[in-house]
Amino acid sequence: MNACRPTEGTTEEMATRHREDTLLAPGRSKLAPPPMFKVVLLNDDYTPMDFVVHILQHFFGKTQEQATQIMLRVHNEGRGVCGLYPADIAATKVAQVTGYARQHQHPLQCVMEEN
Ligand code: TYC
Repeated sequence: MNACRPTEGTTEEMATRHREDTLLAPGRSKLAPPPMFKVVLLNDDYTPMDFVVHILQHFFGKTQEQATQIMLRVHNEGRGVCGLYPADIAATKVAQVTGYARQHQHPLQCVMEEN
């Protein structure tokens, strides 16, 4: 079993270091932290402001005040960060937001980018 992400070393070293009976020093992780991705909303001229605020509350756990601030940043600056997540969670958020916006016939764009 090799479900880990080595930061250094050859395959032979890994086979030695990853024996099931090898104890790690307490509190020292052998895993590098996962790459993280920003989920970003992009501005457009058609999606209603209320709808964007709702998206930020429902899919990103923002309060009404936080959601309004982020929506206004997107509206005024062209883009805004909704959150920072591991790749699979970020991709799921992008798909959920995009699907929900299309169901409601809004052109809202949501993308992910490596931090
Ligand atoms: N610009 C839109 C409007 O004036 C509002 C908007 C905000 C759209 C954020 C998209 O990601 C967005 N209705």
